[in-house]
Amino acid sequence: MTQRTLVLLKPDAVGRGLVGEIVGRFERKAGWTIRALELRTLDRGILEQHYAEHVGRPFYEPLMGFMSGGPVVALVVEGERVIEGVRRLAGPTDPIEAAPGSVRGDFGTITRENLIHASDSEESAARELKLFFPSL
Ligand code: FUP
Repeated sequence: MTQRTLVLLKPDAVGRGLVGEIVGRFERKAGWTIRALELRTLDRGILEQHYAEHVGRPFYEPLMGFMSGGPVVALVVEGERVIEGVRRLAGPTDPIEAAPGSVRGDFGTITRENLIHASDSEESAARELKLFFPSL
């Protein structure tokens, strides 16, 4: 089942020079391809839409500040079961819980700065792809 997913390499990943390391993991998965890739700084408007489900949570404002504090790399990855697959490569939200070998497990420590976002379902992927890459 070929799918597309929206991935954001967050400002910590970009700032720490981990873009090549992380993108390389997607490229090395058999048959997965990068369909779009862009360095961009996210404004509050797009972040409010992206993180609408978290409005009102205690971590919401710090998350918005972090995510708009530097450029991200937004990419579209396409391939066999890529939505579930990228989530597995990313690891769970808390990097200390994340297994070594996952992006968060290998490089992260605190939940806010967990390096990567990946769509969590087909519905989220459709919504997020439209938000970040409307022309695709
Ligand atoms: P995930 O699906 O793993 O990216 O995680 P969530 O959608 O639950 O959370 C989105 C982002 O909010 C996380 F990547 C980091 C931030 N967050 C916090 O800062 N603190 C929390 O307790 C939960 C999430």
